[in-house]
Amino acid sequence: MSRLIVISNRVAVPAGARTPGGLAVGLYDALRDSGGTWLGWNGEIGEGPGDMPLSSVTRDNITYATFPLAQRDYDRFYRGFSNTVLWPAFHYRPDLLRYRRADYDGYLEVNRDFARRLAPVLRPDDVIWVHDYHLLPLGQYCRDLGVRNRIGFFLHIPFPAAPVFETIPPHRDLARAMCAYDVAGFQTHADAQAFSDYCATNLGAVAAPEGLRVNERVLRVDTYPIGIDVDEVAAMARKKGSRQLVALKSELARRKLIISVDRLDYSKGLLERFAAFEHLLEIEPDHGRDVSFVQLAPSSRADVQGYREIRRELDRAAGRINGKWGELGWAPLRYINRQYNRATLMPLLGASQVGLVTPLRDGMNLVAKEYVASQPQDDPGVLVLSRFAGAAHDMQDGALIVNPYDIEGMAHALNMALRMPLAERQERHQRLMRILRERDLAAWKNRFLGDLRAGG
Ligand code: GDG
Repeated sequence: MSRLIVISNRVAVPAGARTPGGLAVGLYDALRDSGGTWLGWNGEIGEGPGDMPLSSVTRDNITYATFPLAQRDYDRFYRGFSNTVLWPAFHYRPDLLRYRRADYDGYLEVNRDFARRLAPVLRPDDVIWVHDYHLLPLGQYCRDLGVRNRIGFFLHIPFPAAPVFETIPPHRDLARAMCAYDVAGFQTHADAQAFSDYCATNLGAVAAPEGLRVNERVLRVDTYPIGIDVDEVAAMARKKGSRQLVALKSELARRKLIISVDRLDYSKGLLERFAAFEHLLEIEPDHGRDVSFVQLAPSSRADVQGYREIRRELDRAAGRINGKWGELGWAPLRYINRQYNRATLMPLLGASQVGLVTPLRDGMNLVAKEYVASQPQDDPGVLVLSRFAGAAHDMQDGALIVNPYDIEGMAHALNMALRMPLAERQERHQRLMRILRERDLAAWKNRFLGDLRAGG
């Protein structure tokens, strides 16, 4: 089998006996099967200007080739264009977009640098898989250096409708560069369609039997919904004895738990969710006292503008809710910014009666899938899921689908979830588990790589 090269902005080199979780597992399996290299940033900021040194370690047939970013590149490429232009625009928040020409130049330079590091180590039959919005033009830079290998791209976040994509000043150059890939994969049909529509209107792309024809090239545009390793999550969730859970035990015996887990991000709809929980307490004051809401929100990108504000607003909202509704023996909302390891997280999901996943926009949302996989079959909880998460396309058949802009509607769905009879919960859970197994992490990886390799 041809060698696989995975390229993503961040590379997490497995440390000691610790195994990676989530998405990293799927990529790790793919790399181990065919042998290969994972190239990207090591998360550190290097000293001084100039080329940053590449370091390589090989474990289990996989070479991790990583390098630091110079401060200037971190500011322009990562903090700047990636996270203050692409992330907000792709999540339908052009109001938060801050475009600076210098940031875009930095973004292009870092992408060129990735290509420059990659090209010399390639063998002719290597297959290259590029991940996410930090690296949209990487394929084009590889082609400019004469790389003829098959190159695929997967976008983990949504691709916005054309009028929103067009708020990014260099939108046309970005989309044109994306057409240098052989396969462009998206989480949902709506994302793939938005990209194809933009290319048809702005780049003169036409539909061909094998994909989208743009000038001389044909690009396969398709949908590859990312999944999880269902058995891994279920097994982790069953392991009891985590110290954190023991601390919650008496609470769990008396109250139902609503759980939410998100990186602290404005796209995740946390403020609206807090408001919905408060509305539930207003309309059901007695029933409300039987419930506790745990929101885990490990902080992320704290140095990117827009994140400080959302954090301040959430602190204020959480304090107000507990101040107004709390009692000596009961804090209705536990809002926690710490990171927990997966061995704690999965049993906590498993012990919660409602999984509340209500982003304003999300490429997929793996927590929604992890929540379902963590549930005990004999007494499963209920997933309340935003229609704007990519996961809603897969899971509408068993989850309670809500509009996160409808606070009363979300409170109503929470109430329904908390009161849902066992038989209905079991039936919904079975339907969801079937889908999770059908579209799991291995299926995602195998389908994408199958399509990428097939055209070679
Ligand atoms: C992007 C897209 C798409 C969360 N807190 C902790 C922790 N987590 C884990 C969860 C889950 C993962 O992180 C988060 O994944 P999501 O899918 O929810 O969200 P993003 O990070 O925004 O990911 C998203 C995804 O890419 C994959 O394509 O679904 O739409 O935005 O696995 O369990 N893990 C640990 N400690 C925590 O405190 N260990």
